[in-house]
Amino acid sequence: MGTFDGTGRWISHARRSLEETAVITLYHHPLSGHCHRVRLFLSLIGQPFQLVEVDLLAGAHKAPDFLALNSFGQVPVIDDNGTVLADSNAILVYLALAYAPDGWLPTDPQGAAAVQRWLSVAAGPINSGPGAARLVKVFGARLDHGRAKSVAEELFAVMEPYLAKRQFLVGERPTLADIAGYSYIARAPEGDVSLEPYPSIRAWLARIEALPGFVPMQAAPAA
Ligand SMILES: N[C@@H](CCC(=O)N[C@@H](CS)C(=O)NCC(=O)O)C(=O)O
Repeated sequence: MGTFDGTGRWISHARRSLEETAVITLYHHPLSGHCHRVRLFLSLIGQPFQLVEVDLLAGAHKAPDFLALNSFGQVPVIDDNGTVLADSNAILVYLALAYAPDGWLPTDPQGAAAVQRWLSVAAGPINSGPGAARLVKVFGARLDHGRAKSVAEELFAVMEPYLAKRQFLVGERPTLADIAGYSYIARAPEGDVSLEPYPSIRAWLARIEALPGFVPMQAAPAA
């Protein structure tokens, strides 16, 4: 038994029911901020997903079966019914375009560029600042903690007055810019980067935490 789909493709009833129930698989690690930003967005938009934990400490991300999903050997990766994608910000863009209601990724030239600017900040100073400082303190990464901390503080010195005048990073509603920025900034204290001097950044974090569907990032075990 079966039926034709909208493109004229024949789909058996068994296959159709599989497609309707298929959920996105997110390969992740619970202490990764890159993974949390994807998990957070899936949760905020109410898209069903299942988690597969990749044991980074055991090197599972460098094993052949994982490298077949992402040759860079990094989490996060998603598998959306055969569409396999790596890189947290690329995944956010995909999910916004494929599943999210309007607004998370503006389509007007200025709005799209403004969000992209913050995705670049997330891949740049957010990663090399609070992200790297936390890598040192939580995972013992052999990186320069002093350098990471000063990158974080320079970044926060820019973001604090910026956020004093706004609710969210781009426009008056949350966008992918906020999702990409949230996780490593929220967990900056785990890298010994205090958020105390930055009330506007803390208020912005709280606004994201108040969104329906918000899920926190797992706290790192105490050192
Ligand atoms: N540009 C990537 C970076 C992802 C990344 O750095 N993932 C880390 C975990 S937070 C990882 O898998 N590290 C293992 C490695 O690089 O070997 C993204 O945005 O997803």
